[in-house]
Amino acid sequence: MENFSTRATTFEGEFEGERSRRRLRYPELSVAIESGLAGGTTLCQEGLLRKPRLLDRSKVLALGDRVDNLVRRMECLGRIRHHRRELECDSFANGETFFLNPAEIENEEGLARECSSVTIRDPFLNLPESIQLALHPRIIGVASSYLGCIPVLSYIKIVKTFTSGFGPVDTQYFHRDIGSYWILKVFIYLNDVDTDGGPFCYARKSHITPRENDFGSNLYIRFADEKVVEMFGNENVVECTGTAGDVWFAETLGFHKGKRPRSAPRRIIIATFCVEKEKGFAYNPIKIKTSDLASLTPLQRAVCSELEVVPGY
Ligand SMILES: O=C(O)CCC(=O)C(=O)O
Ligand SMILES: [Fe+2]
Repeated sequence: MENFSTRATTFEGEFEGERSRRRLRYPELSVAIESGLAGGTTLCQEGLLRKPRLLDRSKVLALGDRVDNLVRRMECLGRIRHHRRELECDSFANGETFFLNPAEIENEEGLARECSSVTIRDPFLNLPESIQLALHPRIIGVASSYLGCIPVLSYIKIVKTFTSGFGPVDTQYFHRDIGSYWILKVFIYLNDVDTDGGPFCYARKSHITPRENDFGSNLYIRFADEKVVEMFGNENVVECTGTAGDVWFAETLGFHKGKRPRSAPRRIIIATFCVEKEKGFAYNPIKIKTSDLASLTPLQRAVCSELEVVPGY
């Protein structure tokens, strides 16, 4: 504990340096930083913000259907975690992860027996309609105002979570994310999500509590629900239910989890905004096609500055 303040200072200093570089890089776009103020303060204080009906419901539902079709056909799936095996091996204890060989799985029902969720590989390439949803000007506005610079889209995932008979697993336990000093995650439900539909859950004000200051050090730390309630009070531990089109913003340095869905699967886009590329874990940059990048506004393109551009029309 004695080194805590020195380490925190270095850590914050690096963050401020990155943010300054980001500010200097896009002075002409800085008006975007002001325009999103509606949400910035709530996010700073609570760590959580809901923007009802921010996105066009029909577009969001249509994307959810496309996710369903891909998963049903077992196409364009990212690496599949073998959650059942991880549970059997108690892999939280030693940080081990296992992956499934999709060739050994016959269909979606088979998938749901072995894993709790699947992701769509290269979401901006395989589901390009997700680009305008994740980079909606109001989403960028909130992220800019909160982070105090034109944000970097550091990561994005599109996930279908099954009503598996086992669990909870992985991010279905309370945890804190590790990628950067501050991390703004944007949760876009692609179907209506009630308490049994696997809502994102968050402990309000938990983002301002001290944390380990080495990137990556809390990767496998998970917290029991009761512990989180004890730490932050029942009234602050909230289930972020919502209808398709609502958007939730959360500072995921705070304690959070995805509740296990019981009644219906959940489809979601989770986009991560930071002041720079994330450093807390290794990942491949998100890919975007040249033509899709070219069709974006200057502000959206700035947010995509750390993506990998791949040829394609
Ligand atoms: O699935 C969820 O609602 C939470 C996911 C999560 O913890 C994360 O992406 O950091
Ligand atoms: Fe998380």
